[in-house]
Parts: sequence; structure tokens; C-alpha cells
Amino acid sequence: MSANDDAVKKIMRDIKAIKIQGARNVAVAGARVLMLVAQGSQAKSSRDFVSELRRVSREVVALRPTEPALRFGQELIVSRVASRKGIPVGELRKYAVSVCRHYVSETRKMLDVIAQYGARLISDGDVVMTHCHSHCVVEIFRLAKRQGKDFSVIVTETRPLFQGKITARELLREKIPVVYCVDSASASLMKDATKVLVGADAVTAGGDVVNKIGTYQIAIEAREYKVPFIVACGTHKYDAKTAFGFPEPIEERARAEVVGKGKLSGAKVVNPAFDVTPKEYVYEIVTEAGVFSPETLVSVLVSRGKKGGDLSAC
Ligand code: RUB
Repeated sequence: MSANDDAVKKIMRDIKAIKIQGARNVAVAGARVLMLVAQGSQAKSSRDFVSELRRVSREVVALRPTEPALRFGQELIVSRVASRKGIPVGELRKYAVSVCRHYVSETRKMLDVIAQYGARLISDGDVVMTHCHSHCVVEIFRLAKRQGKDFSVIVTETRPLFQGKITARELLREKIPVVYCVDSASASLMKDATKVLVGADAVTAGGDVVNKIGTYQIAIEAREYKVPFIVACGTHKYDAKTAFGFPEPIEERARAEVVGKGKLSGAKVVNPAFDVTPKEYVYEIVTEAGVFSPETLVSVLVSRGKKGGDLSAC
């Protein structure tokens, strides 16, 4: 077994265990897996090499079912490489590595542009509620703070895995004031909020937003208090398959994450990782292509026939 095999297995374990989390980071980690596979491949022909990439890619995608950005990134990389399978295997491996690198750097650029659009929406005096840990959301807050804006953030803990703590720590590092609360306090604290800003794992063809479980209830509370509910995500999270009647799959995770070590025999424990916020609750979606209502975003993407910005130019 090569050092690359170990590294691949570790990344895959970390994605599954949500040590690597957030749609964007999961997609980038998936590209790193393909890069490591390309670097360490012993395939004797370009054809075998492409089959190897395809096999690993299928395993990567299965790790987090509710991740169109991961699927899109994997399809993009593998299809680019497959399109050149006429060249010698050594060259093809190098090409695969360069495609993966390009993907990672374009994903970073996408995040920076989202932060620029999003930071414009943050004003002095804002009290913004967020849920879970989204790199897009944290980057927006980070940039707004660096632009000198004076605002604070209410962060929900995000049971069962407490990703809210990651958000809180990252914001505190930027000296952004944080109020940290249990998920069930969100309705009580909504009266203090001027905006809600969350990330997304998927946007459906109907304009609905899939994000960490608990997002939908926050959207309902925001509507009750007339607080704008804003979503930040790259267009690579748009799941075009939902236009053809395929629902976005919702990842169901282990009951132990909810119940812990103690027993709860007799109870059916459910642990969906994500929920769906209908578009009616969403005020706007901040993307690298601009800021749109959910319907407009979908029609812009459909009319352009392209998502993922410059990722497609790998
Ligand atoms: C994370 C989560 C995030 C989105 C967007 O869930 O729901 O809000 O993935 O994140 P999990 P990003 O912890 O289960 O991965 O903006 O980083 O893409």
C-alpha cells in the first residue's frame, strides 16, 4: 500500500465522519482524493487509469449523498480526464493532477467572489443569525469585519454534531461578537436578529434550499419576525437533476449521533442530516454570479446552461 492510499483512505474517513465538512470543503477534499489517486496510480494504460478514477469517484460521491457540488466536481474532473484518454498514461496522470489543482483553485476564487457580494449585504448594527458551519457564510462575515463593519452574530450550536462551535470559534478569532445558543433558542432570539444568513448544500430546480437540519425551522421563525432569510452558496450546488423529477436525496446518519452511548431501546431514532427550505422563505441567494431571488437564480442558470462559474473551464 502506498502513502497515497493511506492519505486517500484518511480523507474519505474524515469526509464520512464529518471531520471534513461543509459542502465546499467536501467538494475540495473529493478533488484531493482524485489528485492523490492520479499521483499514485499504477495503471498500465490510460483506459485503466480512467476506470480507476471512475471507481474511486463513485466511492467518494457515496460518502455524502446530499452534495451536488461534490458530484459536480467529481464528474467534471473525471470527464475532463476521460476526454483525453488517447494520450499516454503518464501524461494523462499529469493532466489529471493539473485538472484537480485547477478545480481547487477555482473553488477558492468562487468563495472569494461570494464573500465580496455577501459582505455588501452586511451593515453596521446588524445582528445576523446563522446555523451550522458554512465556509461561504464565514468568509462573508470575515470580509465584512475587515471592511470595518460593526455587527454581531447569533450562532446556533447545531445538534447533533455541534458544527456551530466551529463557526463561533472562527468568528471569535476575527473579533466578531458572537451569541452562542442551543438550536431551540432560535425562535426566542429571532426578535433580536436583523438578518439570517446560512449556507446551502443544494439548490433545487424549484429554487428550494437544502441545508443542515434545523435550517427550515429557522426560516419559518425568520418569516414570522419578518427577518430576511439569506442563503450564500456557489452555483455548483444547483442540482439540475431535480428538474427531471429526481428529489435531492437527504442523508440519514447513524442513530448513535443523536442518542449517544446510552440506550434508547424501542424508539425509532431518525437522524436526517439536512432539511429543505421552500423557496417562499428565501429572500435572496448570494452566489459567485451575483445575488438573486431563488426563481431568478434558477432561470439564470438554466438560460446560461452552465453552473459552477470558471470551474467548468478546467
Ligand atoms: C454543513 C452545512 C453547510 C453547507 C454549506 O453540513 O450544512 O451549511 O454545507 O457549507 P455538514 P459551505 O457539517 O453536515 O457538512 O458554505 O462550506 O459549502
